[in-house]
Amino acid sequence: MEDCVFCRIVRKEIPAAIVYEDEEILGFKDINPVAPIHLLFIPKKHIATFFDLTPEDEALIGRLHRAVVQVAREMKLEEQGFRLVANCQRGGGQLIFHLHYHLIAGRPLNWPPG
Ligand code: DGP
Repeated sequence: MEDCVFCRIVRKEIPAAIVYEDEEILGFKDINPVAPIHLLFIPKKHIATFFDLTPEDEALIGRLHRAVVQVAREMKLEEQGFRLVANCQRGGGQLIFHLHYHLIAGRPLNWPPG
């Protein structure tokens, strides 16, 4: 998708602080962190929202979760833990319409979220 901000990050047209990359998945620091650790994990393939997932994407989403866990381990988050959230559609707080998960950690995380 030409104008998608996250597709542009995938194509390295916009700089990002990348923490994980493989052929299918990219992890990078959120530009507007809400916690000391705030990362975004995306499939490189443009998928706008959860509603656009197809059965062919099942393995991709599984691998994305494994990438999250790998980075969480590397960042020594096993004990303190983290929050993994995905906003879906405007009503769910989604601003960028390229599927992404927020990994948030490094401060007390209250529940329910605001
Ligand atoms: P959401 O509301 O779930 O769609 O979250 C979008 C997040 O994307 C938000 O926390 C800020 C982040 N973001 C937006 N533009 C950029 C960018 O150009 N670079 C980076 N690193 N993050 C961005």
